[in-house]
Parts: sequence; structure tokens; C-alpha cells
Amino acid sequence: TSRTAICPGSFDPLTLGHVDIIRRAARQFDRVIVAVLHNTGKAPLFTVPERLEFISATFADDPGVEADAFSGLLVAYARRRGATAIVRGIRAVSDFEYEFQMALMNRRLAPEVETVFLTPAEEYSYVSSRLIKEITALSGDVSGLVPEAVAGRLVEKFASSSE
Ligand code: COD
Repeated sequence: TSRTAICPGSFDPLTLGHVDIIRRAARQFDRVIVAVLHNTGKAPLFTVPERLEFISATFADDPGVEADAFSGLLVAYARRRGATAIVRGIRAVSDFEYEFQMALMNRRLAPEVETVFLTPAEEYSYVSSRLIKEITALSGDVSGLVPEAVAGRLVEKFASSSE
């Protein structure tokens, strides 16, 4: 039987830390759906279509990885897509408490969907979307930490917002 995993997140924007986890997941599952949360409460830097485009462009050569957007409960979305697993990356102890709480809550809501934690490559373990945005806003260089598709658009975004 074919196994589908969901890699859910904000991906605002996609970083090489995310890419590392998604590639690891793609080696363990037949299909990986990278699911971008449509969060009406947060003011994101990139629109959902922009974030989906970064994912599609980065995984263009990987037929096992697809990009999609979701809103509402993650486990309801996972059920709709027939996924058996939710994959999350753990960077440091600081990620653990939040991830552990979500995993147990999601299990209570949907016991058949297993949360799987993967560890990233060490060189990306300190990368976060929040720091990427902060550094770019302050004219720092984040090349080598985000995919090609993201690097150029990040600089453009901040150039246009400071005019
Ligand atoms: N190295 C490895 N992994 C990384 C790195 C890195 N450098 N950076 C990020 N990651 C991992 C994260 O740990 C995460 O697993 C994934 O990549 C995505 O990261 P983010 O920051 O984009 O995602 P979040 O934390 O904003 O995602 C939160 C969810 C969308 C999963 C959550 O809010 C959710 O499920 N919302 C839907 C509503 C719902 O169901 N709520 C109830 C939850 S119990």
C-alpha cells in the first residue's frame, strides 16, 4: 500500500532546513504533501500562492513531493488526503515542548495519524523562517540558507517594502 505523509507548516518562507526535512520524509514515504497553513490570524511576508510556488519550484524534479494549502484542523486535512503520518522537524530542545503538545493533541483528535519527528542536518539546525526575514530586512545575506527560488524574491520583497 502507498504511504502518504503531510509536512505541515507556515513556510514563510521555505528554508533549507525545511527542504532537508522534506527530502528526508520523501525517502521514507511514497508521497509527501507539503501543506501550507492558510492562517487568517497572522500577517505573513509571502502570500500562500507565493509560498506554494517556492515549494513547487524547489521540488520540481521530485515527483513524490507536492505542494498544497490547507485551513482548519490539520488532522482533518490529513484524513481528507489519506495520510497516515504528520512529519515535523525537531531542531533543538526548545522545539520539543510545543511539538510534543501538538503531537499528543493531534493523536487525541485522530489516533490513526502518527506524528513522526525527524532531525535536520546539523548545518541547518539553527535556521528559522523568522531569522531569515529579520536578517534580510536588515540587509544581511541569507544565501545558502534558503532555496534559490526564495533568495531573489526575499530581497525584492524588502526592497519594495522600504520604498
Ligand atoms: N530544521 C529542521 N526542521 C525545521 C527547520 C530547520 N531549520 N525549520 C523549521 N523546521 C520544521 C519545523 O519544526 C516544522 O516541523 C516544519 O519545519 C514547518 O515549520 P514552520 O515553522 O513553517 O511551521 P509551524 O510551526 O508554523 O506549523 C504549525 C502548524 C501549521 C503545523 C500548526 O499551526 C497547525 O497544525 N495548524 C492547523 C490548526 C490545527 O490543527 N491546530 C491544532 C494543533 S494541535
